[in-house]
Amino acid sequence: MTTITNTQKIIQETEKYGANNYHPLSVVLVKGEGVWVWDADGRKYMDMLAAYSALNQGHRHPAIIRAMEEQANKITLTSRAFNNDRMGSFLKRLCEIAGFKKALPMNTGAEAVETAIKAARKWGYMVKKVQKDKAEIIVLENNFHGRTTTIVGFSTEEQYKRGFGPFTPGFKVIPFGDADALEKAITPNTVGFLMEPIQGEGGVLIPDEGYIRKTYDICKKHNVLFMADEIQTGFGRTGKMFCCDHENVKPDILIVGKALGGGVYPVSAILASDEIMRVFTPGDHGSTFGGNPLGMAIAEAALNVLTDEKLPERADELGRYFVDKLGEINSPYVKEVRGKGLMIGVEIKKESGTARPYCESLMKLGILAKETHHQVIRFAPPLVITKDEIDWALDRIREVLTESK
Ligand code: IF1
Repeated sequence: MTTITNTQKIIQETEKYGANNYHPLSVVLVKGEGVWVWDADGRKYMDMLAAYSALNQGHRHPAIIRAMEEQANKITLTSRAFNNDRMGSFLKRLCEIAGFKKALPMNTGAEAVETAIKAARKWGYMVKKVQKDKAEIIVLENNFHGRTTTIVGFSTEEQYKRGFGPFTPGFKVIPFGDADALEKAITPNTVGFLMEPIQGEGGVLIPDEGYIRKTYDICKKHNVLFMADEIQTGFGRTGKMFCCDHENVKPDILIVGKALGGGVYPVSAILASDEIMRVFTPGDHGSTFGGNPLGMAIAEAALNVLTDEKLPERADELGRYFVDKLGEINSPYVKEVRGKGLMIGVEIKKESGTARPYCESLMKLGILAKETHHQVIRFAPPLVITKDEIDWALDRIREVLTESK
């Protein structure tokens, strides 16, 4: 008789009833705390993915859970047909932290990106005076901004689009990292440039220093809105509160999500100037759950954790240490180690196979990491990680990257 583990049982049930749109590692998580998670058979792992940076504050941060519990006992949802007492104070805190005048809350990242696209287009028609339905938005090769039909329409990853057309027109794709290409692509109808300051799904691709500033300046010169998708890079991940801060750029529209909800609840937003946000009038845009008091209470607590615990500074310091130590590993398989803050990619040489089996070996040693773009192992732990915990991880990563295959 073969015994079947809890893990196998749960995976079987999940696969039986779930759509087949994912291929997760074969681990079932049942509990999390800080940087640690436990599986259905009692094994403990370090979470080096942190839900793609949605868990910057760590699993179940006590201050965030407390805020959630307190709010859950008062009121959770009002809809935007009525006011609630949590949205204003959250928006104020978010605007203060990010240095903006206005914010508009949504739920998921893709919704916030859609909101930015709508804002830029309407700004184009109302302020820049682009002719009706002619607005163009410039995007980058290898982009990842979410999964809606409009967003996948301007993806350059064949699989994200295949079978989902027809797509929304009005997007132009240029190469990543080439500021001249932006200047060449701009026309009088260009209303916005949508970019990720580091491409996460693209394989943790970091543009040359100066790229953010240069493209921002080009946008200014041509009266084009610079829109930064910091859904993944924001809230301390790269060692500054926002990745654009590395080049002292304040985007015209800042798009945030993931860690804004403290790993507890989906909360996203766009931030912008008064002039841009003014294009929205009642009835133009909205969401049933966007701005709900439960989400707002959680997100305000999540923001407070980032500043109280100086998580951006922590990511900067520990990220440098982690990247240095990874670089010292003498591995026959590694092509490159790159990172900013605690957003780190280890690229595996093509001849050494894909990154997936390395992630599977890491899992056996108690580290959960996820490959991206076939060749890259991504290390992006919660920012509350300690130096000792990084050393613990390094011992295991070293083992996997140096063992003979
Ligand atoms: C999945 C990737 C990461 C994002 C940026 C918008 C969104 C995302 C820069 C949309 C979301 C997620 C989606 C998630 C996996 C993850 C991901 F591998 F797919 F690309 F992080 F690298 N902009 N990224 O990274 O936000 O609507 O999902 O809240 O499984 O699709 P969302």
